[in-house]
Amino acid sequence: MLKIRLADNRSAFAFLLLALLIMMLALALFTSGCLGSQRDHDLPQADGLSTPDNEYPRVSVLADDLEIPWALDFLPDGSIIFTERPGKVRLIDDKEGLLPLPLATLDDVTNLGEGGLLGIAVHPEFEDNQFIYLYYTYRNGERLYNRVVRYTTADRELTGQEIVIDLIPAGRIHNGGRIRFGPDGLLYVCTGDAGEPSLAQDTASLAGKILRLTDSGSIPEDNPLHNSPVYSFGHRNPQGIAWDEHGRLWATEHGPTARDELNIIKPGKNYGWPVITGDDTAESMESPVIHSGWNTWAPSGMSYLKGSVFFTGLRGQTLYEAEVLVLEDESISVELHEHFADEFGRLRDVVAGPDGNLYMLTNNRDGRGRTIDGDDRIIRINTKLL
Ligand SMILES: [Ca+2]
Repeated sequence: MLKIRLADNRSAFAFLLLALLIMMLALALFTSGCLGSQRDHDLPQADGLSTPDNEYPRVSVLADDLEIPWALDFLPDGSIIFTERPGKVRLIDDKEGLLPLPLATLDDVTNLGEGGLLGIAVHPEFEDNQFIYLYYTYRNGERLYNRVVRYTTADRELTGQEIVIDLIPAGRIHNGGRIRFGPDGLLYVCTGDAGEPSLAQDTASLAGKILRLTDSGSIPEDNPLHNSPVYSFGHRNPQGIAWDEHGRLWATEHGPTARDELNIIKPGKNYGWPVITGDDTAESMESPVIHSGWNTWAPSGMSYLKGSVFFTGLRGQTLYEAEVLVLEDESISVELHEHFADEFGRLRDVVAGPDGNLYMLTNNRDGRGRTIDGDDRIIRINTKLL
């Protein structure tokens, strides 16, 4: 009996060991399968911003271990200035690389849901005035607002906050946040509907709009609506704007349940939210150039380069390239190409640098992604090898 029992125990032990081995093998296979789509563990590190011959690898990492970087812009000397959503403004010096200390930490930022320190823009005449513009969410009592402010840069610090525009409705979701200076030297500001769709159709509200302001925040005389900062309306949550070489303004917008949009923005026009989405049409409302159908791009930052508008996908985890086509009837269409699908995770912003390369931000630490070692990053794409 004892012998038999021993044999039973041994075979049971062997069986357990085998089962354990199979489970470990399955787990290893599953894990490598999951991570297999994110192949950026061993991306080459960039050795600086200014390689004279511009012979960068196809992709390289300029900065890592960042905390939800949201937007970046270039200073005239080629340095990169960028925001981290919890409230920091940081610099990648063209010679020293990423500075350990931020240029500023904004202590009144409310980093909640989709809100926080979002857009950044360098004044087009920065060399004369050292102005940096920021867009952020803050709390006043029970209410959340977004505002645009500007700072002066001095000795690697941002000083002297001035309000450019304030009391933009904010919420846990749909805060817009992208800011850019246009070729006309004016400041364009993307605002979301703050989770209240009807505000997008109300031209008296600053929510769900693209705004156009002078650099000090006053209303330009030639704005389409009299004495109003509103440039276009009927937007749900636009997060990317860029001008092409013909001066056309393009914008990305998060749609409801997919149907994400790429629009050409014209002054005073109504982009339909929440009345129309996708392929719907309506009198006096603009339909998008393309939309994502039942796929989700969750599009954010964008930039124009050599005949294409590039925009990032958060949920889509892809860099989209919309090649601009002018049709026979002179209407504009695009052909969509995809780059780096599922390689880096969620992508928040893409900016064409002065060297003609693209600079991209990941957003895997924003609470909606799967983080991997090194997140979040700023990635440089050598566009000659794209
Ligand atoms: Ca629309």
